[in-house]
This record gives sequence, C-alpha cells and structure tokens, in this order.
Amino acid sequence: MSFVVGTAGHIDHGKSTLIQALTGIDPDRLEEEKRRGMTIDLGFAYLTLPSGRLVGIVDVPGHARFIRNMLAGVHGIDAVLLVVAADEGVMPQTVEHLEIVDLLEIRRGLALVTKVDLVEPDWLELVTAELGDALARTSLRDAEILPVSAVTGRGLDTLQQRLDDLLAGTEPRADRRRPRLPVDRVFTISGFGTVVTGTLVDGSLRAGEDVELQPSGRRVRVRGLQQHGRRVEEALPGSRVAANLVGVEKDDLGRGEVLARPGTVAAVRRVDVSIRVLRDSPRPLRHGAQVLLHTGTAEVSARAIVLAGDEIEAGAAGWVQLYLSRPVAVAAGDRFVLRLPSPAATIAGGSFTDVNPRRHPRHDERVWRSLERRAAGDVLQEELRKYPRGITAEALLKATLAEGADVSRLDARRAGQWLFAPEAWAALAGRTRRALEEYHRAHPLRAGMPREELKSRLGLAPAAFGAALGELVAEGVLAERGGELALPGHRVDIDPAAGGPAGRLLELLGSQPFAPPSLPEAMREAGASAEVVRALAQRGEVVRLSEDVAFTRPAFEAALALVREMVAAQGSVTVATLRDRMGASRRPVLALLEHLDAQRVTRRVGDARVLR
Ligand SMILES: Nc1nc2c(ncn2[C@@H]2O[C@H](COP(=O)(O)OP(=O)(O)O)[C@@H](O)[C@H]2O)c(=O)[nH]1
Ligand SMILES: [Mg+2]
Repeated sequence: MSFVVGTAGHIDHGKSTLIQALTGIDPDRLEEEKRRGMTIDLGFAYLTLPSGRLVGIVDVPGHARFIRNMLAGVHGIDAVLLVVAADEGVMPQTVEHLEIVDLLEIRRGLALVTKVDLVEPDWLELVTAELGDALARTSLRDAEILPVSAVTGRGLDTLQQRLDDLLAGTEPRADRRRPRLPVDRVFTISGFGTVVTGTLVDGSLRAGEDVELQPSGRRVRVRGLQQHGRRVEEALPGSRVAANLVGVEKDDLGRGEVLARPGTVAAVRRVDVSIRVLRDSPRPLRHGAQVLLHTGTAEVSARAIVLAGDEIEAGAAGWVQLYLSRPVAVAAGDRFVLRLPSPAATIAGGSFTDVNPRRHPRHDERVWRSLERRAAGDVLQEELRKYPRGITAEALLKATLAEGADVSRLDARRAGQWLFAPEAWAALAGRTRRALEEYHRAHPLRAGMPREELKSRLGLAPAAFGAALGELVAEGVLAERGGELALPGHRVDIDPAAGGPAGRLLELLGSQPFAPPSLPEAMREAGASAEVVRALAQRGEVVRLSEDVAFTRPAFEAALALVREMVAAQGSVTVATLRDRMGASRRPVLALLEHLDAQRVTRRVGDARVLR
C-alpha cells in the first residue's frame, strides 16, 4: 500500500529543498525552475519511511501566481507537510495554502518549521507559537509542529518517524471499483509515447485496461503502469501513478482530464454543492458571482446560483448550484475550492452533493432539504425524487453509480420495472383524476377517455404508462372499460325515460321496430347528438346495424329470435324471406343480416345465411 503526501507553504520557505534532503530527488524538474531557483509547477518524488511504507510526494509551488498548480497537486493527498521558514514565519501563502487544506478537509499533516539553522532558539519559539495559532483555525489544528533544517539535517529523522506514525493510523483508501486518475502531468518518452501521471483515487488500475478520458471522451488503452520509477501490473487507490497510454497524443491531453473506466465518470456542466465561505474571505459569495472552480486537476469558471438568500457571508455555509463554463469530470463527494478571478483570492470550498442535478427554483426549502438528505447519504431516495415521471430501477442505479445497491428498501411506488417517489406517485394519481374529471365533464355521454389521450396528458414513457396504469387501476384511481379509461364512479348520464333527446330517439326508433326511420333522420328529429347514440349503444339500449340503421334493443332481440327460428325451421334464411316475415323494407333487413355476419352469429352461404 502506498500513500501520497503533499507540501504546502509560502515561496522560498524551503519546501523543495526539504524534499530533496529527504528523498535525494530534486522536485524542481523544469529547466526554468532550476534557472530561477523557484518551483513553478508540481514536482514529484518518493520516499521509503522507516517502517518500509512507501510515500509518493507532490511538491507544490508557493508563489501566489501558481496557486492553480498548487491546487492541482493537493487533491487526493493523504497528508500534508506544511512548511514555514523559521526566519520568516507565517506569510500570505502559508495562510492561503492552509485555507485550501482546510477547505479540502485534509486533516492529517505535520507543520514543519524549517531553516532552523538560521535562527536563535527564542525566535524559533515565537515562530512556533505563531504557527500554532494559524493551525488552530484549520483542519490541521492537531498537527504536530517539528523544527527541521535541510542544511544541517536536524529533525529529518524525527520527521520521517512522525510521518510514518501518522500514516500508520491512516485508513487505506476506499476502493470503490471506479478508478479515477485526474491527470496532473503529460509527457512523452521516446519509444513509449504518451505518459500521464496523477494521484489515483477510488479504485485500482491495471496494465492493459481499456479506459477513457473525460471530459474529452477519448478511448485509450493503458499500455503500462509505473509507480515510483518501477513497472507495476496494478496500481492501488491512493498512490502516485504514471500510465503509458496508447491512442492519444500528448497535445490532446492536459490537466482536467480524468482517466477512468468507460462509462463510470460523467462530465457535467451543472453541480449542486455544499459550500463554506472562508471566515477571512474578502467577500461573501454572492448570487450570480463568477468564480473559478478547482477540483481534482481541473480548473473551470463557473457561475454561482445561491439557492437560499442572496449571498453566503464570510464564515457561513450554504447550498449552491454551479453552472460550469465547460464540462468537468467529477463524482459526488469530491471536494473543491472556489476562487475569485480578480482580484485573485480563495474564498470558499466544499463538496459536490449532486453531480447531475436539475435546475432548481431559488428560495425553495424543499430543494435544500433534499440536498441535506442526499449529503447525509440518502442518495438513491433523493435521486428518485428527480424523476416525477418515474425511472426504472436499473436507470436509477446507473444514475447514482450505485451498482448493486438495494432498491427494495426505497420509499417508492413500484409499477413493473418502474419506481416512483411517493410524492411523484401522488401527483400522478392526482393528475390522472383531474384529467378524467375534466374529460367526463366535457364528454358526459362518453364511457371514458381513450388510453392514448391519458398517456399523452401524463407525459409518461410508453413502458412507464402501461405499468403505471395497471397500478392506478389496482389502486382504484380509475377503471378500464372496454379499452377506455374512466373514474370508477363515472356513469354515462342519459335517462331515456326523461323525455330528453335519448328518450325521443328510442321512441322514434321503437315506433316501427323493424322499419325504423334512418338513424340520421331520427337523430335530427329527436335532437339527439352522436354522443347520445354512442351512449345508448354503450348501454345496450340501441343496436347500431349500419351507418344509418339502428334498432332498439327489444326490436333487435326479436329480429334475432326470428332469424334463429327461421333457420331452425327452414335450414337457412335469405334477405327476401326475412323481409317478408319482418314486414320491413330491404334496407334494414340487409343491415341486420350483415351485422349478424359481422358478429359471427350467421354465415353467408350463397344468397342465404345459416347459423354458425
Ligand atoms: N539555511 C537554510 N536554507 C535553506 C533551508 N532550506 C531551504 N533553504 C534555502 O531557501 C531557499 C528556498 O528554498 P526552496 O526549497 O526553493 O523553497 P520553496 O520555494 O519553498 O520550495 C533556497 O535558497 C534554499 O537553499 C534550510 O533548511 N536552511
Ligand atoms: Mg519549491
């Protein structure tokens, strides 16, 4: 198992010199760094501690202008070595680096007062006290302060021992089977091609794996892996890794890209975050503020949507949605730092609560209550709330990267493969009821609403609609009648006895049962609409034989009995023989027989009909 330790502290305080004294490796690898005697970009070294524990070291620049490089190096470290020169004491970037460490909630570290060879003991005491005060307000409040000198070697053995002790109490990195390597350096080695380095988190990476880079989406293969200058077949989370990649050129890569298993990390433009503004922030975080987001090795400008209130004051915390100017590959729980672009200042930090959120209304308590529950670990339940139209269990697990999580314990309505949050289900049932009420009011004579219409009103996916409908019927929200949907209490409201259009129509049709007036004519005369005819037909009081012939139910029953009787007596029936018996014209008789054929009561044989 290996660990990663990062330096922090003001420029020229002796960070790089200390790392070289400890490891024999000069972390200032750039020609410009050597020429200017100053760290510009991240430097890397490694060390074997007395117990045999291996640590990768990330040396960061202290200069204010290179804070962005410092931020790219500090992610994923297990512990920090905060360096303060004994002759200068706490300086601006000591404070700023400490603030960043605090915002990233890095709790393990050693505070090193270096260059002690340059000062008298009483001065050292003063600087130590001042450093103690600076630490007290941060996540490093428990860090031990050690005096060291890279020149005389004083304290270096103790430093190694204390670092060893500190890491001995460190939990191994969580293996979430989702390796992510935020790229912090890209270079080429002749004969090998492109190499990226980074601090691996969340899972282990194997040589030969097919992986992808996000946010660019490039597919590449890991040809080989190295750790601390040695080839390895597998790199474990929480270690420094160099990966030799096939399928990408050096110039197509940079910081901000994350190497991960395909499909496990999404690049997003919107995130919900929990934010704490520094107590000493020069400004509050205002709603609408343009900020720089630093997370992993990515830096992106973002606009802050403060969800409650108009700003988050210095020293306060709150919920914010960030709109990012371009996609960033992040995971829920990752930490970040926010800076103001100009005048440049670190003002806040926090962690991602939802990396795939909806847009939110501001000042809506439900939004941050949901985020609170999500942050407290109720991820699946809160994710489910984002889908008012339901989501399949499979898609829900995919959205939260929670493969194999238990969905059976969710507070959810199940409809086949689909899950609905309780409030979404209640809303769906409510909308269904209202849609049907409205429909019944507009069409009192119709038995119900066609399925397709409710489907489009509810806006559900076809599969979700089918499943949800079954549940709604089972729940008694609605009833399905002959392919149409109605409220269970809905009755078609016509009373044929009341002397209205329906009654008049029945009267007209019944006055000459086997030779009724044509249907359109009867409707006109009775003042009955097509709806009335439909309703009467649905209630069985009228039987429509064709477009323009309708019998009353008693007439139809009598005609049917006659047909059966004639066939029984004569073997078959024809239009002519039936017409004679019914004393009707050809038109209704033909319509009746064709209707009976269609109903599969009779069958045509030449000119005649027999019973089926
Ligand atoms: N006397 C003395 N000088 C030191 C010590 N450590 C570093 N220096 C000097 O301080 C200067 C800045 O050191 P450097 O490691 O580049 O600082 P960094 O910017 O924090 O990385 C260099 O000239 C070093 O030689 C030390 O322990 N004692
Ligand atoms: Mg340096």
